[in-house]
Amino acid sequence: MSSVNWEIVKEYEDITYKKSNGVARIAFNRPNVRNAFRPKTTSELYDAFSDANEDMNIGVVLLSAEGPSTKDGVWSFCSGGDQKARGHQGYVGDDGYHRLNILQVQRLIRFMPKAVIAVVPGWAVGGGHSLHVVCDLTLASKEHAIFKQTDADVTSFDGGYGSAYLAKMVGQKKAREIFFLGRNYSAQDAYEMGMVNAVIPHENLEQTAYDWAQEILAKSPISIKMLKFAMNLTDDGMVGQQVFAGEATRLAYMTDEAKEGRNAFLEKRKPNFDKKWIP
Ligand code: S0N
Repeated sequence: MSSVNWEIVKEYEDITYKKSNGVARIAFNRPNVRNAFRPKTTSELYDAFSDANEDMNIGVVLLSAEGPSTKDGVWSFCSGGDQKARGHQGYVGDDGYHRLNILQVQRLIRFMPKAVIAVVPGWAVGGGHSLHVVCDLTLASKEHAIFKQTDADVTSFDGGYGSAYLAKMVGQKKAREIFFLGRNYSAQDAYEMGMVNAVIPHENLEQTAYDWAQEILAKSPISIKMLKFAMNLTDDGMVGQQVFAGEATRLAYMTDEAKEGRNAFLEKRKPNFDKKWIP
C-alpha cells in the first residue's frame, strides 16, 4: 500500500506516467501480456522518460508496472519484447517499420543525470530483465518478483547492457548461468547475486521505492549526477567519457576564466586570463 499522492502527467495507452514531489513514476500497463513491450510501448516510454529528464523538478524516476493481470492475478514488471509484434528485422509498429527501439530507452535511462529505480512487482524477463539491469537501483517484491532470462529461448538476445553489464554486476559465471540456462530466480536469489538492492514485502514496495527516492532527493543533485556518470564511465568507453566530460565543461563554464574566454571572443579582444595554475 502506498500513500503517495501521484498526479497523472499524461495519458498513454501502454504505460502510465505520474509525478509526486520530485519523483516521476513510469509504469508498464499491459499486465495481461506480462507487460511485454511493443513499439508503441517503447515510444511511450521514451516520451515519458524524456519528459522526466527535462523536468528540473524531477530528481528520481521509478520504472514500475501496473498490475496484476486481470486474467490470472499474476504480477509482472516486464516480459521483454512482444513476440506477437516481432517481425523479421525487429518489432513492427502501426507504421509497418521494424524497430529495436527499447535500446534507445535503455540509453536514456543510462545517460540521464537522475537516479532511475526499477521497482519490480513480478516477472522481470528477457528485455524486461535487461531494463532492470540498466536502472541504477532495483527494488523487488519479496512474494512475486521472479527474474529470468529467456533471450536464448526465443533468439532475441540483448548482447549489450542486458548481458555484458549484468556480468559486471553478478560476475561472469553467474551471468552465463542466467542466460545459458534461463532459470527462474527469486527476489532473494537476485539480492544475493548483487543485482537487487532490497527485497521488500509486496504491499510496501511502491511506498519503499518512493521513500528511497526521497532519500536520494535530499542529497546534492550535482553529486548524484556526477557519481552516476563516474560509475558509468569505466563501462561506457568514449561515450561514458563524453557524458562525464560534458558535465566537467559545464562546471568550468561557471568560472571567471571561462566567462573571460567567452567575453573576449565576443568583444573581439585577446583574453586576459587570471593566470593561476591551481594544483
Ligand atoms: C514471462 C513468462 C515467464 C510468464 O510465464 P506465465 O506466468 O506462465 O505466463 P504466460 O501464460 O506465458 O503468459 C501470459 C500471457 O502473456 C503473453 N506474453 C507473455 N510474455 C509475452 C511476450 N514477451 N510477448 C508477447 N506475449 C507475451 C502470453 O502469450 C500469454 O498470453 P495469452 O494469455 O493470450 O496466452 C512467460 O510469459 C514468458 O516466458 N514470456 C516470454 C518472454 C520472452 O521470451 N521475451 C522476449 C525475450 N527477448 C527480449 O525481450 C529481447 C528484447 C530486447 O531487449 C532487445 C535486445 C537487443 C536488441 C533489441 C531488443 C529489442 O527488443 O528492442
